[in-house]
Amino acid sequence: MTTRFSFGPWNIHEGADPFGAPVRLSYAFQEKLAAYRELGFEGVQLHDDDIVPDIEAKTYAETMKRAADVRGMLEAHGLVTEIVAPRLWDSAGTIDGGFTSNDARERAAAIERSKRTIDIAREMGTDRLVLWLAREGTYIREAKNPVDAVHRIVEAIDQLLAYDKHIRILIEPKPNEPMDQAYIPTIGHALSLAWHTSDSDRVGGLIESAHCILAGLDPSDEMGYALALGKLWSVHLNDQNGLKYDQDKSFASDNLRRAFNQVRVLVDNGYGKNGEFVGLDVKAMRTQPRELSFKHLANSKKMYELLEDKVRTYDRAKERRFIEARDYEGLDEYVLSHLLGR
Ligand code: 3MF
Ligand code: MG
Repeated sequence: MTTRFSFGPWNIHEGADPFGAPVRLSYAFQEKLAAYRELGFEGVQLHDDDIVPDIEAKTYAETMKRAADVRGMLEAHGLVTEIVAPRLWDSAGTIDGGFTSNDARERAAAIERSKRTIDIAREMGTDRLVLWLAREGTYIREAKNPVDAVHRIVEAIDQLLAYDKHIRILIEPKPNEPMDQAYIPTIGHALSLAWHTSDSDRVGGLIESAHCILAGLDPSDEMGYALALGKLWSVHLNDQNGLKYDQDKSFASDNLRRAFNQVRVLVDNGYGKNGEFVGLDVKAMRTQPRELSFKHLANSKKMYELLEDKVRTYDRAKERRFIEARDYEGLDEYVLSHLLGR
């Protein structure tokens, strides 16, 4: 089985951060698409407004026409859409969160926007809608009712499941940023919520490495949890140096062993056999010159492939002997030596 990789066009970016303006000129959407195959990627992760810019000002017909055009552009480059996600957090209409807003009109707007995203996903040829519940949380606890919030997220998902009988919903949990606290911080929260929806077979998860680390958890165990339940439908591999702002560092760049364990749990459990992509969600450093601002993607993919090789050559009989003897010091040393090529 060959691994299929994906990333989103926002991963090729201009280097802006909350404290500084862009430092690189933009690449046009078409130029970004042209880079995918060169970098060895075939899947494209998309927000609704990556496909249809200025989506809230467009009519339904304009939206669908643009989606059909973009699908054609992808096909011309030999690319497929992996997932589509509504960019709810960027809308002036959902400042206080979409599905959990205290304002009923904002909740309705969030659901309507997500239904439009489903129409776009269908047009793009994917049945996978990602919900990163970015602003579904609070800056201060007293601002919202946490019980109502959970019910509201379930009700919103139910409406989306009813709207399209084929759509599958992938919840991408993240514990904080932009909010102080999110209501669905981990995959455990996401999946228990999935089982409260009207068609839980169509609700699963997307796990991002950095989001697990921000929650103080190990990404490979989080992936293992979702894999055990048949619910790991996509991943956003990257890396993160501890508890600070969301860094989206290149995969494996902070902690090689943690990356090895993610590849190990994915490979060992046949991740990809049902068409799942190995997705990346990585940022180039702000210091990177424009013409070198694709390297983080190539490097992350390369690290994944090198670690796939490390998983293949990992001596399972040796591992078993260490485990049987309960010699975890020996196992620890073996793993490190193996990663160092000794
Ligand atoms: C934020 C993220 C998001 C999601 C994307 C697709 C902008 O931390 O990870 O990236 O991955 O919106 O769901
Ligand atoms: Mg992500």
